[in-house]
Amino acid sequence: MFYQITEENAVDYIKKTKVYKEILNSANDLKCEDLALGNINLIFRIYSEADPKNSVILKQALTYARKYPEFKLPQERAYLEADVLKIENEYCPDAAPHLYLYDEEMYINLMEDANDHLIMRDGLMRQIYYPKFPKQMGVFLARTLFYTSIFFLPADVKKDKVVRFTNKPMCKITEDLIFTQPWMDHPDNHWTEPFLDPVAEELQNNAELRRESLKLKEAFMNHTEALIHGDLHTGSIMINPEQIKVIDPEFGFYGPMGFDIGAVIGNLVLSYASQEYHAKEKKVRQEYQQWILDTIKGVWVEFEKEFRKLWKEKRLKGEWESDLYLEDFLKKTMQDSIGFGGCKIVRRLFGLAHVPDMWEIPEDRSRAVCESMAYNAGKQWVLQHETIASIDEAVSLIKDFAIPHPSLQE
Ligand code: SR1
Ligand code: MG
Repeated sequence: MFYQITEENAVDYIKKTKVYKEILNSANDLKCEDLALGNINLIFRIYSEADPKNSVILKQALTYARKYPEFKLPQERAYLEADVLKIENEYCPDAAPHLYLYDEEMYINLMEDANDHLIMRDGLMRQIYYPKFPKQMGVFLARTLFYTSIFFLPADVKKDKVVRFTNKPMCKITEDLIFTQPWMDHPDNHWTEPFLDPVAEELQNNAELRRESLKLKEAFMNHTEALIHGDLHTGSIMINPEQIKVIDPEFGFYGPMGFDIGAVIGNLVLSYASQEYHAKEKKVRQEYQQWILDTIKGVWVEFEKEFRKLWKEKRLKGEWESDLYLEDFLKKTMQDSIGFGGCKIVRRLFGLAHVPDMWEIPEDRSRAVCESMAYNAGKQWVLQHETIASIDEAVSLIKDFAIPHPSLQE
């Protein structure tokens, strides 16, 4: 029978599962901490008081989004998340949490606790360098996307997976919150008033921007290229200098590959702009911002390298025999990534759900400066995505356009 997990009853719940013995070694001093993370689900850490690294994560799906109760959601999303985690682990062992148990009555996933890792967004806000990240993320993206695509799977297998991972309710959130609402006057939108009022006015009345964002919305809704994570922002990445763990694939579905790549690089742009506040010392800031730009390029370069390798070694032979086609596919995926990255930037500044990179800036004017920098750059990514010829060009646009709105320039 279903009941809601709380800090008080979580330990009793765990003790009734196989995870208690198999993973937690039947520890008799278990404690529970409500991590109160994320927008959608309940997330608890259960750990041994004497040995806190002896721990698991309990994630439970309720009938609504934790932070936005007006969003009603099916609890079966927990099952879908379990299935995506298994697939990610199959192709990228250790780059996603190991799943210990899915409880179908309780809509609970018990999984590995990445307790040596930080949420990447928090690391970025503290100017921590992650030199291995471009390779780790590029490989994760290339493998999860290639191995679930038509380039590897027989057509009938892929079509069955499209049906399994339709994920209509979670996709509807993305369609509304990323591709519809931020580009128009909508009651759920909000921004740093009054400083960003002229920017919001421009955003909501720019016909070209609306057109380009709708092209990307159409691609999101129609292009069933691969099983994508669907919400791969820097809050969905746990990281330390040696390893990434990609968490929270409850938005997973068959969509365009560029949506995941764009989520990563778009959120790096948000971090780039927010360093204007978070990195107080000029030299530290400039060096860290340059590292972020190098990382944006690096993620694409490593994705492309791994994808080419998989294409050469693992593609369905006889079905995809054209080097010219591969070049075109990669170019289109890069352009999609830039466009989706731009949409991700804009939605986190003007739509319903914002990001800590910005909301942790306490003073409104300083926050608006950073947000207008991110907007300016993201806007160019959306407007120019179809003509951008290289990742270097995309990075140059960030350098050139991530400047404050004229009304915020001193
Ligand atoms: C109502 S959920 C708001 C957002 O949280 C998740 O992280 C997704 O990005 C979603 O759009
Ligand atoms: Mg999430």
